[in-house]
Amino acid sequence: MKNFFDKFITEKREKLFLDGFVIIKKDDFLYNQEYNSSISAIDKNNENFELQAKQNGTFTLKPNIQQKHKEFFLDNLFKSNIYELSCLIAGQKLFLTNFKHFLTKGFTPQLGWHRDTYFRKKRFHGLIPTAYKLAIYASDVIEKDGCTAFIKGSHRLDFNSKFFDYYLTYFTNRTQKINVKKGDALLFNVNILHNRLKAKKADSTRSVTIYGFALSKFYQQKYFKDQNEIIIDYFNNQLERKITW
Ligand SMILES: O=C(O)CCC(=O)C(=O)O
Ligand SMILES: [Fe+2]
Repeated sequence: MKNFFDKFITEKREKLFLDGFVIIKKDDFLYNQEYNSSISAIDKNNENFELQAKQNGTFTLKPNIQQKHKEFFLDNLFKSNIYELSCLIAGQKLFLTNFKHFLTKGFTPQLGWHRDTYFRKKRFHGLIPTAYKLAIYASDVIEKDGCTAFIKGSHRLDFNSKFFDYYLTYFTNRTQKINVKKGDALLFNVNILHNRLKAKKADSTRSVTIYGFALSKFYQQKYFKDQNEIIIDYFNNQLERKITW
């Protein structure tokens, strides 16, 4: 297991601090062939998916299918070591709040530039302190597939202003489009300005699982809705067993 002060971890931690995101290549954690073939089987069956209400044109697992496969999706975090790596890079323990497996096929509009955590009209939205998300890609994703994009460093440049953010996304040269290979992971600070770009081709495909993490256990309670409590409980149980620090 890697150590908190390993060069690899320290460099990624510094990058996460400065840029707001890091790519963790599949070769840097434990590639799980079984996981990849199971994901492909899940993705092949259209019956498993429903339209995602908040993200125009994307599909996500139906709640009962997500429940059915929850062990599979959560075990992989520990089996592949990506959870522990993410914690070492973030510099602290991370607590799962939810996860979603997304499938996008064909032409899909962009999601739009946003921060997940923001302050508007005297109200906070999202989690404070700012949380992290971990995306694990189950397909190669390049720009035409509707890749994730960031305004590098924008998590540290936030004046709680819609206009500032708007101009930043239009006039910046710090946009970074994230091209990944199947199996790669992406850890990001959710205060960063980010987007899922437009998928431009009829043969575009993108399969990704996005895990949300809070910085403390307290916030998990906010996500105890519907069946999500079962998912959080399972994660917490595994966490106790698999992580000894
Ligand atoms: O799907 C993506 O690339 C980004 C989605 C997003 O905005 C999020 O998970 O917060
Ligand atoms: Fe987001």
